[in-house]
Amino acid sequence: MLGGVAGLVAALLALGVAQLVSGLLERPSTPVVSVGGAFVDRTPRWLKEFAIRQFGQHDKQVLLAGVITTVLLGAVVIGVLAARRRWIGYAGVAALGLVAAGAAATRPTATAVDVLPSLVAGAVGVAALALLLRSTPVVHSAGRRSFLVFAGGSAAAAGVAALVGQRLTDRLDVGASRRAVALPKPVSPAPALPAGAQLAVPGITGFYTEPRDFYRVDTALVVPQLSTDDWKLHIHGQVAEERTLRWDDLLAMPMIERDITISCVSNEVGGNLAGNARWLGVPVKSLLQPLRPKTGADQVVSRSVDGMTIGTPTAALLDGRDAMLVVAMNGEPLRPEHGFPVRMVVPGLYGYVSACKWITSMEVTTFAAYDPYWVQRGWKEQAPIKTFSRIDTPKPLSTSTPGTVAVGGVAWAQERGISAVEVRVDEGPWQKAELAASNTKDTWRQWLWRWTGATSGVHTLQVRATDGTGAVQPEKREAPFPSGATGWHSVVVRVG
Ligand SMILES: Nc1nc2c(c(=O)[nH]1)N[C@H]1C(S)=C(S)[C@@H](COP(=O)(O)O)O[C@H]1N2
Ligand SMILES: [Mo]
Repeated sequence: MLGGVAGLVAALLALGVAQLVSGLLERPSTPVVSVGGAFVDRTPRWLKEFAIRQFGQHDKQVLLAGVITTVLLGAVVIGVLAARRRWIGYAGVAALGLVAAGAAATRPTATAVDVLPSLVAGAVGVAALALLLRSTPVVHSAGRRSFLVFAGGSAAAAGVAALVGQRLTDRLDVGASRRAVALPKPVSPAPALPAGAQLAVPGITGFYTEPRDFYRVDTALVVPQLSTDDWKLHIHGQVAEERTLRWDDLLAMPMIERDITISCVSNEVGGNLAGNARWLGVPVKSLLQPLRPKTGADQVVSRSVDGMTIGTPTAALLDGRDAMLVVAMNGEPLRPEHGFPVRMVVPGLYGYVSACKWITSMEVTTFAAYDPYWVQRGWKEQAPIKTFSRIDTPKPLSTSTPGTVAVGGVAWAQERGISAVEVRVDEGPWQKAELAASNTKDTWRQWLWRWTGATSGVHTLQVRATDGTGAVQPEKREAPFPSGATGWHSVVVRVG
């Protein structure tokens, strides 16, 4: 029993001191974050999908809490065993420290110092366990008090170390850097929104996505903190000339502003892993073309400060679409979780092949030569966005009053545009929906269909869109893996 307490307290102290060391090093390489990151990279697809379904945007906190709980439970077991055989305890704690150090060393962004928090944690854990076990009252209860005092003191010290470490890490926060950004005026502003781009339908997705509602998808367990002063972009590989830009170089370049809807390949039929924003940035073409990419270099691999790799067809960056290195979203500098200070946005391509956040380098290469992160995990190397339509209102299983029911939602097919949306009730004839006004192919489009004569009962509504090439959204349901979901969205509603 007391062995378990000793193990737990030793682990708390080890984790607290590790937090302190990582704060002093100004590196986010605590044992918990390192092990969590290694876990994310190795998570099988079914588990990742399960976690996103169950925990949504909180999947990262759940994972970190899971790692901490596992370590603490392991430490209790080790402590109990150690009360019998000391060496099991020391070996167990040391092994935990080494596993964490191994995880830290193999992170894609690892530097030599990143193993230190875990190694120190292992050493502190072993020492604390030894001291605690030595004061464990084995024979008579006289030593009980001193053990409890010692254990309580250690736990308190662990808390203080963790708090101080956290404070030190907070210094890395890019809030000040972000507030200091003065956004330039675009040489090419976004065209004015046409009247009627936003339909007045309660419950429909707004044309622009509020920052707090904008979906977030990335593998980063802690949001990377990259200040404008530290930001650099190295463009290299199969180019006649390399170039490294700093923040001021980028800001001095002519910028464009465009409305573009971005979306995630993991979005399910009916899902909301998509958002629309007004982006400000430098056209990738104006940066890349002058460096003269070699012919045949068909892939550009972007790397981020957190080690993500994202491969984009070179053609999509040079073919005249509004591929851009973005610095602002909806009139404000990028939020840290959306890639501050610079990210890429390419209309028409899913995020995992285009939208690198916290971008620090672009390597001109070939698809044959390199598989980026998600391609290594089986996702398709080419991933244009598939035509998608969604019913936002009425909500599934909601009840509407008989008569006229407003059925509305959004549809998107970036780069091709949306030319029609149709709705049907209970597999009856398809009915043309009204489309919101639009002057770009790169955003979603709201639609509305007035369902007149809706009768009492349970009904199924279905939607399908036609893109700008005249292709009708396919009915066949396919899962997001390996290149995006297909199928018509349907909702079951009650009238009456
Ligand atoms: N550095 C980095 N960039 C990334 C990712 C990531 O995991 N790391 N995820 C990509 C994916 S899969 C998507 S869908 C978009 C999401 O962008 P958002 O979080 O701003 O909505 O970012 C892309 N850029
Ligand atoms: Mo994604």
